Amino acid sequence: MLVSDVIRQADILLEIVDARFPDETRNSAVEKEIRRAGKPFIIVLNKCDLVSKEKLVKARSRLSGTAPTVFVSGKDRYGTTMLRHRILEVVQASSIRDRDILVGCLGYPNTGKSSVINGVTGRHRAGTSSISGHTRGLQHVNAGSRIKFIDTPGVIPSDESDEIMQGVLGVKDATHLKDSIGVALKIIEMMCSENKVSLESFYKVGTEGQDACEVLGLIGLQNGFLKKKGEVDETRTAIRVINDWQRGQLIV
Ligand SMILES: Nc1nc2c(ncn2[C@@H]2O[C@H](COP(=O)(O)OP(=O)(O)OP(=O)(O)O)[C@@H](O)[C@H]2O)c(=O)[nH]1
Ligand SMILES: [Mg+2]
Repeated sequence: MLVSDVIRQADILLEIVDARFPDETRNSAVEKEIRRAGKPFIIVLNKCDLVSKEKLVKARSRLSGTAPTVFVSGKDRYGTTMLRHRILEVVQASSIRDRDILVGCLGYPNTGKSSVINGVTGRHRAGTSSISGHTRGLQHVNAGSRIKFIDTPGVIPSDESDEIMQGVLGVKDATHLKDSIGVALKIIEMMCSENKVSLESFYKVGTEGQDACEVLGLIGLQNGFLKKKGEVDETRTAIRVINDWQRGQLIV
């Protein structure tokens, strides 16, 4: 898929980012290309059900200098009616009379491009999966009321090679990560600093005065993930933490 083809075809572009990591999942090269083509775009902060309202409002005010920003949850359809209105408003639908409005959806892998499309259409028309790389090729999806989406495979910025971030952002699932323990420690560190109550209640462990390695050990113990000699199986515990994180069980 050529991003430039989608930009050329579309009347308006949606850049779908992960609301937990708006900066990390934006793609400045893609935004530049959209601007160069003179096309309007909206930044969609998806997965907003996994982030506190306070953080969302902060992210929106930071990003709104770049483009109109909306937050949605494709999964539970929050904000999708508003998104439909914003699309029609930004593209000035009245100036396109004789055909459907083509809306290109671009974004990092696994940010929920297909889920946002399904949220707006109200039907499961675009295939989704917790394993990134699900959408292949370009897919046109009719959303009614003159809107037609172009679903696309995710694009990773060319300079993104950090495996830990790829794990955190769900680009690679636990079975494809070389350093699953490193990724799990990063998730635990983030949770301990951003929302330790959610981590503590989900795993039923205390984190006070513990570092990330110790917390990983406590989670392993709590789940009975032990090796033959009785020590905690850290790899198995790490894979559990990564799966829970990537499946949206932990809220930051
Ligand atoms: N909690 C939550 N999970 C979501 C939301 N949107 C998508 N997901 C989950 O995120 C994962 C990826 O969703 P997709 O819609 O397939 O993402 P995508 O960007 O189309 O992925 P690729 O096509 O692989 O690039 C799936 O497990 C979805 O259930 C959301 O708003 N909230
Ligand atoms: Mg997809």
